[in-house]
Amino acid sequence: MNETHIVTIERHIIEEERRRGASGSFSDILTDMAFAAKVISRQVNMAGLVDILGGTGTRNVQGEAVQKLDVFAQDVIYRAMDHGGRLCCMASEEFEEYIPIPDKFPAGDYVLVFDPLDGSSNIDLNVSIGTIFALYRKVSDAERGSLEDCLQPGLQQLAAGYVVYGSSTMMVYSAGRGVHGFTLDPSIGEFILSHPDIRIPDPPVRSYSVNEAYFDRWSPAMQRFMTDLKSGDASWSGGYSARYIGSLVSDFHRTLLQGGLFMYPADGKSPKGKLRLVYEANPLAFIAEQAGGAAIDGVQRILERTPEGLHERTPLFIGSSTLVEAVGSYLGSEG
Ligand code: P6P
Repeated sequence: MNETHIVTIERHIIEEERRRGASGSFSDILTDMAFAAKVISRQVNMAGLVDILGGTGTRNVQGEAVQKLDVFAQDVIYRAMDHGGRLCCMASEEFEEYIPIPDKFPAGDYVLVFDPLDGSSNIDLNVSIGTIFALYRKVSDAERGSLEDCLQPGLQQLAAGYVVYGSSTMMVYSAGRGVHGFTLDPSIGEFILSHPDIRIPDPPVRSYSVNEAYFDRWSPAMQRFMTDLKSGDASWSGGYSARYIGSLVSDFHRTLLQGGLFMYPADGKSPKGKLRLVYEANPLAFIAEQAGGAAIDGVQRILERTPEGLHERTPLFIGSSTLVEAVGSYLGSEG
């Protein structure tokens, strides 16, 4: 590669800022997230070597066993963000309440919501895991933010992104002008632009992603959709292979690059679905739409939902528009 063609994520963020005429604060937050991702990546890749595997014996607000890497990732992101004077508050999967910027640091006008390490139950199995984040502008008058600032509709997101810690570490983000992917070169410690202007293929590579073990718990309409998806009777059906990693960021990343449909439906055990609206579904829906795809909860556009709680769960159907529309035509009829 010609050296002059190397575009680091920092350079890309600054160039995006100039195109948008945005304030430096916005760019600095994205740059700080890239730094946090590098630190987390190093620890994730060493997890098998350092005594950091296994749970800490504690449980998070979801009642899930907390893995030590979860705690580490939360701490790295928090410490990267708490002192810069750009955020008024944060919200994380790992904290029941929203997190105001401490009084000892200046507060800013932006809000960061994030899942520090999604799929952490896969850590000990060496399955790819990820970080998910999104950025909003503060809407309340509170200097150090409020719950209201963290419960905005996904349409208000200024930027969103994720990091997938896989065979390589990639950071994918959008600031409202397309989706761009960067691969970490650990030898120089830089995220290098590797996937400019990502578009979700439509028609997709024919794969769908869902945990079919729950088929019997799904609604009749969802069961009909799955049967028809595999039948081949409609233009969008037939000839599919199933791909399910069980790690949201990895399953979404494949769907973003190859097209297809990722689904986590509501079911008898999780009547509102399992995935979280604020810091999982909304950021990925923002990215999917920026890449020409779509994301619904089965009835409505994910980004139009107004969250009622920080840890609110939602069904999620996300990927190639043709397939999202198809599943919506079955589930929307449920009323
Ligand atoms: P299931 C991981 O625990 C996670 O939260 C997501 O990363 C993933 O998409 C989902 O749960 C997998 O859930 O019920 O299929 O094991």
